[in-house]
Amino acid sequence: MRIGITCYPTYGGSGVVATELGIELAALGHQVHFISYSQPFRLTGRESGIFYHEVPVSNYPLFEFPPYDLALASRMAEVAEYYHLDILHVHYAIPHSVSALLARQMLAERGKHLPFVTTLHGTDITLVGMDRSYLPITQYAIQQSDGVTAISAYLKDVTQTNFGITRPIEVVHNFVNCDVYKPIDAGQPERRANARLDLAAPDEFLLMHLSNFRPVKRIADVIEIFARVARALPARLSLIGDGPDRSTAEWLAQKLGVSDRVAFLGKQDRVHELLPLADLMLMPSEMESFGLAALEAMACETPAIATRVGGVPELIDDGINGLLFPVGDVDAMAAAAISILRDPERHQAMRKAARKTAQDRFCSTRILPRYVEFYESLVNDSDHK
Ligand code: GMT
Repeated sequence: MRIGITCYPTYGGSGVVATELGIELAALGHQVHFISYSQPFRLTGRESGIFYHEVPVSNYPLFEFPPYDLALASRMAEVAEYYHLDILHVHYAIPHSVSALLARQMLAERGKHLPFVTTLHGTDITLVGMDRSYLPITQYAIQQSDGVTAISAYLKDVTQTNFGITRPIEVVHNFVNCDVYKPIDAGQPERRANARLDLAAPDEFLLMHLSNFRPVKRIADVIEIFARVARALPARLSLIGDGPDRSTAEWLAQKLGVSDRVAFLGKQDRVHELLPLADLMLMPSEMESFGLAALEAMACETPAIATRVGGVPELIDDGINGLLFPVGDVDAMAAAAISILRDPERHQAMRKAARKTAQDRFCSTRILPRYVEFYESLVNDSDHK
């Protein structure tokens, strides 16, 4: 198939899922065309079977806000026509599904049907989509999509209940490539020990966090939890990513006297090399529709201490492959981290269970066929129209 993909190319879960999906689809022999304002950050531009089409957004003194969604719709229609796309898959409803709807209508005028799939990721529904100024048009574009998927059962329910969406929504969970996201070879413990030296001494525990540092991630809680752990145990914290709350986190680490134990690594595109080095992942978010960062860590045998919100319980089985707590309960999260780190047997069992969950339920080999079958059903459907 020839598949167009549109996503936010910047640091964030929906862009990661879209990019990894494109890479996996190309590896299966499909032709993938990314259409976005810049190249998605996990792409090198040299992957075979993957093409990138930039959306130029020209400005004009009259435009206080350059109309990206219109430029995107034009480019989608052009790419679909020139490269004979069979289907378009947009990640994050706002504004991508509206642009796809316009592109579909433009092409219909020329006798071509371009079905499009909208994948809902979370904040497009739970935060941004609930804003009155975006709600009616987002509702409309979701309803008009040829196919809709949500990354968790939780998100499907919220979309149907809060958005009053009546059309079917397919749940296709986030996925991870278990051959890339994996523990460092267990047969070579010294390799992990050596790789870890840049981040922590051999006798120190290493905690990790990965996000786009937005308020919903509660970065201050990450620092609060770590400060309590560091009072009880020799430990270090590595934070991967960047975003609006980074300076608050830096300030809090200073205030709590742990700044010399906290490393801000910034945006990293090879997170699969860092996650296996950690003993625990911290994800104390206010909301997560799924929690891709925790899944990526779990595939690397790094279990997560997380909050019981949104779709996280669809991934983390409390006490088995990770630990769940109420939002904001930093004391309980810190106590749990200390307790598990002091109990190597329990910690090891949780590490293994985390990897097993990723392998048995969320590997790309299991989830990819779901997307491909979904595309095929929609393309076949449109062939019969
Ligand atoms: O929260 C983010 O990292 C950004 C956001 C996005 O859409 O880019 O992530 C959402 O999509 C991820 C991938 O599907 C999910 O795993 C995250 O849980 C979800 N974030 C929230 O719901 C807050």
